[in-house]
Amino acid sequence: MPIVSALPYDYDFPADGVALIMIDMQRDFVEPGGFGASLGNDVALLQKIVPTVRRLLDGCRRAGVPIIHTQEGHVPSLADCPPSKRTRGRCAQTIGDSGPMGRILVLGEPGCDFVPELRPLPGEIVLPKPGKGAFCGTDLDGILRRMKVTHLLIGGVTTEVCVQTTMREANDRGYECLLIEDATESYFPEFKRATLEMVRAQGGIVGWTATADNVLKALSGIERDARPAIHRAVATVSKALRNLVGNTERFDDIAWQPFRSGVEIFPILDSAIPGKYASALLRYQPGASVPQHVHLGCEHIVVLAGSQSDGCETYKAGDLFASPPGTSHSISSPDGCVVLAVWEKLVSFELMSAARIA
Ligand code: TIU
Repeated sequence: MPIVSALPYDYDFPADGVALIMIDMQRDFVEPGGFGASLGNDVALLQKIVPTVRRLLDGCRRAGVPIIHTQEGHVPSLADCPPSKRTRGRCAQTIGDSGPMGRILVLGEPGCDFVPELRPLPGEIVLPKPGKGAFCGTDLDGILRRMKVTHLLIGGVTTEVCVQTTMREANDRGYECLLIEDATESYFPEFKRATLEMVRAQGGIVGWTATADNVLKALSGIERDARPAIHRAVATVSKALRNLVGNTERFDDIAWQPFRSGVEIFPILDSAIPGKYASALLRYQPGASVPQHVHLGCEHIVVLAGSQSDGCETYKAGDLFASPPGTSHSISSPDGCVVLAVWEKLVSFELMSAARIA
């Protein structure tokens, strides 16, 4: 097992059971004009960890450690923002108000996005969260359990607010947590120092702390397929399917029905709700698209002909495109396609506060 030189004593983790959770490295906390600044804080303090966080992200990518990027933010209606969260701080501008980086802490606004150097790569998990702790109002526990993750490396901002809250939530759920000392920062150096001490006091009552260098040293010993398990499984199935698929004309004989603009459907299995399906073939005309939506359950798409894209990756004939619950994406098909779609639960075009795969 890889071992990290840590406090209060060495931290070891199974190479297949560890994930990195990077908390809220968003412009709203790190750049002037955002939420952190509106609360009267000096955001320059947080900027200094960006290079270390980047080194850590890159080290995890090389070692194939799954990465979850959390993102504190709210739906545009603020329906997921408790009124208390808006009134707290008593500042001139608060959550939902318009600032130089768009509406403060509202998902989809420039300020709510990640700092450019730390943007998630395709395949990494982005987890919007309405609270300070990443387990509150999200499926994080389910995501980690499905990924068989038992050990969490944690960084991000701010140490004593979202990072510590998340670490305590994780610790109470049985995860073995290590806080990366120089990949986390606070607007209050004294609070950071105290948080690190709180975590490792009493024999590691909340977990461990270690430097990024020590974590990276342990990660450098890991050699495995640098893709999360779900990607490895998907690639295996896609390879096997590739010979079975053909071009869109092969599907001309099917009794297509109108579905959405530019998209037709051939229902296979009905769901419990009239007009909604558990599985279907879908045919996208060239240039058709489906706007941003959230999957409340798993979605499996097998591209049978043509290609479609979620904005990050393009899925071609023979590709399996598997999305876990909470995935939020929009789909377009510049050249048209036919896909087999299987949905575990209904698709929501309203609910946006959920995890998505970057
Ligand atoms: N205000 C503050 O220090 N932090 C937050 O509100 N959010 C996070 O810590 N991410």
